[in-house]
Amino acid sequence: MNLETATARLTGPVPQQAPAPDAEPRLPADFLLGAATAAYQIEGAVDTDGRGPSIWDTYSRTPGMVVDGHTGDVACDHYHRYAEDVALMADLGLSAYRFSVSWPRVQPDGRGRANARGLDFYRRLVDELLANGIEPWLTLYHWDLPQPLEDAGGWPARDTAHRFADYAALVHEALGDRVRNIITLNEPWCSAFLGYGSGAHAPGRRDPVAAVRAVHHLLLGHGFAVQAIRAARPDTRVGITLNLYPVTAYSDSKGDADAARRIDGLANRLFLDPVLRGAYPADVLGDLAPVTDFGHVRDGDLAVIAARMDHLGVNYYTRYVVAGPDSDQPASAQWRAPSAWPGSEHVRFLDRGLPRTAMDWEIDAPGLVEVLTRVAGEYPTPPIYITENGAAFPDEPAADGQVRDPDRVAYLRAHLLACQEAIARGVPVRGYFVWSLLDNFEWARGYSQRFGIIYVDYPTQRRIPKSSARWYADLIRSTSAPTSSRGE
Ligand code: IFM
Repeated sequence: MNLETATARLTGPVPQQAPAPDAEPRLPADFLLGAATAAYQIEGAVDTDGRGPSIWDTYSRTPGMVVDGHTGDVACDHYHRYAEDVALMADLGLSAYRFSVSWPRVQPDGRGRANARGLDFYRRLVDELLANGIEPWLTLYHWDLPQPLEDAGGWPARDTAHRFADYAALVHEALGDRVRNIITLNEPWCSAFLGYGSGAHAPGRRDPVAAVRAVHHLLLGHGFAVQAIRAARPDTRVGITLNLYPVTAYSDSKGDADAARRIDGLANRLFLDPVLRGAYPADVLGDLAPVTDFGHVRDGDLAVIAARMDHLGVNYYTRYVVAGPDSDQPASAQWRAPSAWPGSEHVRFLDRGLPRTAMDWEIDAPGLVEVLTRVAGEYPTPPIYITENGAAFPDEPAADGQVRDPDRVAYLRAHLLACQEAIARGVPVRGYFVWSLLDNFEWARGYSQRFGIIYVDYPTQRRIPKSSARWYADLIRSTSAPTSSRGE
């Protein structure tokens, strides 16, 4: 895509929210319908079986970093309750489960030999999934860097990419005979820009140069890990998960169009271009020139980063509508997390007044169609899986003990209809993982946000499937039913 096309596509009227769809999604019978979680968010057991500390242990124990001082120390106690949780997944009929491996369980210091007891947990989990007919999708890195590696420089240091490849090889050696699909990184944008830029996530550094270096070393680690996994077993299917957003200019003024180009560059193209095209986008290098000259990129790195992938994971939650500093904005215009956008701190993120989730994210299902058609239209794209999509709402059990979450049902339905629409437009979308299976530790928001289709009563650890879980189970059943019984 040249810059003019990009700018033209990103300007124009802000799309309006589609009316709440009431149709049920109709997806291909072999469409994967699963649910996702991540290690630090659900496992607990942070000192068990030789696990070392991660940056999230340190960060969450630092006063003021996480809402109400919450930590992942116990979380959903999934480490001890995994069999019960797999039984719940089997009840729902999930065809796949996406989980992440905790690096500090496998390598407590982030380097060296594997801790067998840590790997054993994932062996037990994978065996339980397979015994229940659920396909394991394993993410290697969902933000829990071993603290000793952060102490040695963290992701801004090149060595961390090599350490990640070693860790990937250890996990794959232990589980590669049973796990066919591996995702290297979850949302490297968050690891780099929230972890090292705004400090809103662990390790809490606020250094734009470190953030941009982290982007590169995360992607390099991804490339090295793909190489290591392929060398060991060419039939393992491997990819990366990116959090992608449609970015729309508030108006077609030059300043707003430039704001959209910049945020699209940092949020989307800074990751898509190197991974799928083997080059950083020139305009983003220009935007970041006041921050860094990218002298940390070595010859040959981009070829490593662009290693062929078997799938691309897309996490989708909302759209960004942005404006430049001189835009004629409505009174409700808001600044949001400006420090997460190095070199583009002047950009404003606008509030359109649409319905929001408890995270304060505007609900915009048509944006998912836009993201998917954009990626498939502009990049050489492998099969795409929605590896996260979901919503937090303030769920509580009613007097009868049931948890009714009609807003989440509407959200999931609308986004699965968006998948259906993208497929109809020719995008190779092959599966969808709801975020999340369980209510869990929502990073800096602690336990204040409930994303699960299964409610977790933290004091008792009791699980209660919400009405969205029942709705999802029905959808899975009707999707995989023989076409004659689907009325086709
Ligand atoms: O909970 C997170 C997840 O860990 C990564 N993607 C976004 C989710 C909701 O914030």
